[in-house]
Amino acid sequence: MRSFASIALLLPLAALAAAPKTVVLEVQNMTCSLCPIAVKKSLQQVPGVAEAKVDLEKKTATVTFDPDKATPAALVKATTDAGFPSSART
Ligand SMILES: [Cu+2]
Repeated sequence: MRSFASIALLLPLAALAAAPKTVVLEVQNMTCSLCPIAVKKSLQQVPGVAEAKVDLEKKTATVTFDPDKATPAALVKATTDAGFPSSART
């Protein structure tokens, strides 16, 4: 009985919040220290994005997002629309 009760408590929580996912994007066209800011802003405008870290030297953006609301394709589109074509590293 005890284990059944704890499972019943845990299930609704798991259904509410999907675990955040992290994806690394290879970002093109970043040439100066202002570019990462533009990339970061474009990513933060995507619904479901919790955090975006952009690395100018490595030409990457590390994005944490809610997989129920955002997709890697939406993240790629956001930076591409801002002038920085990217692709998700797999
Ligand atoms: Cu720049």
